[in-house]
Amino acid sequence: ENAVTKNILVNLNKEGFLNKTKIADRGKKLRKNWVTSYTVLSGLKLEFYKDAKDQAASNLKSSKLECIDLHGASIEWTNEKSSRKNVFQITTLSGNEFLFQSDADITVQEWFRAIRNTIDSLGTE
Ligand code: I3P
Repeated sequence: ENAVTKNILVNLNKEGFLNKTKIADRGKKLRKNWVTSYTVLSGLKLEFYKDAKDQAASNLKSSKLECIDLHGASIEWTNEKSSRKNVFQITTLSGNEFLFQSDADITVQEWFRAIRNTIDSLGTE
């Protein structure tokens, strides 16, 4: 079983609105700027769009805001890095750090679980 097959088997795809801020770029600290984006977990990566309509038109390069490669990434809950509730951090292999947040408790827990499962399924392959 390769990573893609495993992802299909456990059905990790997920999409919806989530608040996000990048706090470090390749280890270099950035000033916080929280943005609400239409977030898509597509099995191997996280993608961000301005809204759902843009995602449907994702063949248009301009609509995609950013993409996070989850291979080798880590994910953890954090209470110290924001005054907001329900915040988790993703750190990529390249040293980019992102915070994610939603006031909806269940939404955040579902995202955390789905992304962690994706990272685990990608493993070290
Ligand atoms: C930041 C802004 C962020 C806040 C951050 C502030 O100020 O208020 O929303 O993060 O706190 O510095 P500015 O707009 O002047 O950049 P949280 O909402 O996550 O708390 P921080 O400095 O403690 O990270």
